[in-house]
Amino acid sequence: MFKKITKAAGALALLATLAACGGSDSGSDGGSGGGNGDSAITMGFSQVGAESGWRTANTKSIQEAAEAAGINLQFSDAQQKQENQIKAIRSFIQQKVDVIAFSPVVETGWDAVLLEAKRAGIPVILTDRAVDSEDTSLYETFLGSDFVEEGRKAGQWLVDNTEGPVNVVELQGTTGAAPAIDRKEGFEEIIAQRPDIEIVASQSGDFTRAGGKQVMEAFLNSTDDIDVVYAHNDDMGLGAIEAIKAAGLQPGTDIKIITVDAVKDGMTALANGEINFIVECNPLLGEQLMDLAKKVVAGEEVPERVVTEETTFTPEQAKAVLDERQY
Ligand code: GZL
Repeated sequence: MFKKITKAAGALALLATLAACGGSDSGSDGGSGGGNGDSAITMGFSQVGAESGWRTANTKSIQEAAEAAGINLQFSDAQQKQENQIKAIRSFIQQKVDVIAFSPVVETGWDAVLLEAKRAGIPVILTDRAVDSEDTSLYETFLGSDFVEEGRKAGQWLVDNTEGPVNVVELQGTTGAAPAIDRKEGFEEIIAQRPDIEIVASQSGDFTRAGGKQVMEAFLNSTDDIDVVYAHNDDMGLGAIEAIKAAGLQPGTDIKIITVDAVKDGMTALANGEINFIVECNPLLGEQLMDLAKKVVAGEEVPERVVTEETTFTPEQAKAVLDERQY
C-alpha cells in the first residue's frame, strides 16, 4: 500500500533542475502486467496525444526513462480525448499495474476514475498537467511546470519591450487544459500593469500548428490592427507565422510573436527573428517520473508537488544554444 502525503510534506515543492533529466536510451512500451510477482514495476501511462513537438519530446523522455529504469511501460495515446484517458486508466486498474501516471488533457472530470484507482490500491502520479480535484488524496504527487509563472514571464517581456498602445491576439491552448487556463491567467496578471496593452481577440488553437494557423487567419481577416501574437505554445505560434506570411506581413517585425515551450522548431524561428520571445516549458520529465514511481511503489514519502525549473529565450540566446538542444 502506498503512504499518504502529509500536508507539511506536501507543501514542500521540490525544485528540480530538469537539465539533469533526459534519458537517452530507446524507449519500450508494453510489457507484462503488474502485481504478477514480476519484480519489475509496471506503470500504466496515459498520454494526452501527439499534438505538438513538446508532446513528442515528452513521450520520448518517458519511454526512454522507463527503459533506463527497468520499468515495464504500458503506454496509451489518448488522441487528446478525455474519454480515452479514462478508458486507459480503467484498463490499467484491471491489469493491476503497480502505478498509474498520466497527463490529464483537461482539469476536470477525473474524481470518479481516480477513486476507482485508489480503491484498487494503485497509486497515481500526475505529470505535466494538473487536475482541479479538491481531494488531493486521489494522487500521490504532481510533477510539472508552473504554467501561471510561464504566463507571467510572457507578459513581463511584453510590458518591458513595448511602448504605447499594443493590440494582442491570443492563441489559447486546448479549452479546459491547465496550461491554457494558467498561461492566460499569468499573462493577464502582468499586462494589467499597462492599460494600453489590450487582448483584442482570444481563441483556442488546441495546441496544434494547424489550429494556430486557422485561428490566426481568422484574426487577420477580422482586423488589420494586430501588434502582437501571444501563443500558448510554439506549434500554434508556428502556424500563426504561416498565416502572417500568407497575409504579406513579416512575423517578428510587423507582428511580434511570444510563445511557450522552446522546442527545436520554435527556437529556430526565434533565432531567425520570426518569433521574438519564448518561455521554456521543459518536456523532459521522464527520469523524475520514474524516480517518483519507484518511491511511491516502495511506499516512500514524496513531495505533493514537484515543480520543474525553466528559463526564457531571446533570439540571441536561441542562436547560442540551438545546436545543443535535445528536442
Ligand atoms: C505543457 C503541455 C502543453 C505544451 C504544448 O506542459 O501540457 O501541451 O505547452 C502541449 O505544446 O501540447
